[in-house]
Amino acid sequence: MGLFDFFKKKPATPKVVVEVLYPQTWENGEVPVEPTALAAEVLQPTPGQAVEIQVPSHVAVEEDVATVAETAETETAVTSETNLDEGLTKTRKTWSERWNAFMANFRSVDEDFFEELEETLIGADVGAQTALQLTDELRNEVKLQNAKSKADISRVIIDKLVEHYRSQGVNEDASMHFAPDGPTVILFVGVNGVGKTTTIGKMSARYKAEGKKVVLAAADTFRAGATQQLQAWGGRNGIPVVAGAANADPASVVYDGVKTAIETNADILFVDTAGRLQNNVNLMQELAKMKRIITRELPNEPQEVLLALDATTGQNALQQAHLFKDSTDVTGIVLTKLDGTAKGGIILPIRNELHLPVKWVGLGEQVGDLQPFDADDFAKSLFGSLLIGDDK
Ligand SMILES: Nc1nc2c(ncn2[C@@H]2O[C@H](COP(=O)(O)OP(=O)(O)OP(=O)(O)O)[C@@H](O)[C@H]2O)c(=O)[nH]1
Ligand SMILES: [Mg+2]
Repeated sequence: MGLFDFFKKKPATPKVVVEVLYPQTWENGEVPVEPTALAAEVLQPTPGQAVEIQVPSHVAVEEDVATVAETAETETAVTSETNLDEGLTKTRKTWSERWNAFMANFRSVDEDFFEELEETLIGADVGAQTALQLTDELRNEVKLQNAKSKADISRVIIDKLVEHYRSQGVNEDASMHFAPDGPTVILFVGVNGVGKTTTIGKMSARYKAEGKKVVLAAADTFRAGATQQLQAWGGRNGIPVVAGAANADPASVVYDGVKTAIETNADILFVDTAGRLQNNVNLMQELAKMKRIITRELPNEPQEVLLALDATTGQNALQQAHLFKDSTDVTGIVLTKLDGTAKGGIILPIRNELHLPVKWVGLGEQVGDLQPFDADDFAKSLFGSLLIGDDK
């Protein structure tokens, strides 16, 4: 496929309308939520209103009342989703500006040109290692193709960027894996503030809307308010949350979560974890312990250990990823907050240096602002805008 074909826009796909329903009874008679109270109270929640969620009796709950937070009025139905193209607006604008400035400076293909190219790529967050490698490859490529005019040079470089980006992702499996039967466990890891809890809120609503029975486990017992934050998401989306007392052993919450998921025939258990403990060693040990508990009860789980990385932190996110990758079997990355940053280029070194598939991207704070990552759409959105000089 040539560059031109690659950049041809796909026909617009209709936006998915996710109806987020309020707590409902489960089909098989297990009732995590009191149905009549719900019909009366939850269909029209007002900010701050309490929603009662009943969890199985063996589960210790810190509070069995989740509060519909201030955002309640926006949560009755999610009618819009932010797409990747919209989420990449800031990154694309910055890339275009840098690219245009770089090309405007172009006089001839000499050593200064390649140095400037390398700097431009580093400035676009592709990472020093990737920038160096690309520039080296381009030295040969420009010669090989005898590119001299501005247009030719520009095409050769973008061609190389796209080729490099695509080849790095060839063996990556960005799909989500599910157990053939029994609950699938999805464990979320990542340092504090990167968006783990928010992503669980969004992703669980999404799978619920697809008809899956979902349970959340609030295993971040370290940070005050962490459990309530997850309970608020559960309350808004009608998803039961298994929680423990403040400072309870997170592994005990994981255990209760797994038991609840098994006993209630849930399809997916999402496990939220703390982003900050006393130190990183503690954090990693705690994660290992949680994994052991899960695997002891469900030998093939967790199917997914998703590492949340905050795109706005740029190269820092890469360092965090190395830390987690070295001590946990991370199966994929959720790159959050792409909407708020010009650092979306970080996807390139994630592929090139980490070789972990980006499976999801966070594009905002609302329930609809999470998308499965589509590598080709990303390339079209970002590199395509350079090719046609379109800075939207
Ligand atoms: N703009 C934007 N904000 C996001 C996104 N994802 C999360 N956030 C915000 O980032 C902040 C932190 O998110 P949390 O979900 O609490 O992060 P966490 O990883 O659970 O943090 P800890 O529990 O402290 O470890 C919140 O204000 C979220 O609303 C996103 O994709 N885009
Ligand atoms: Mg959290």
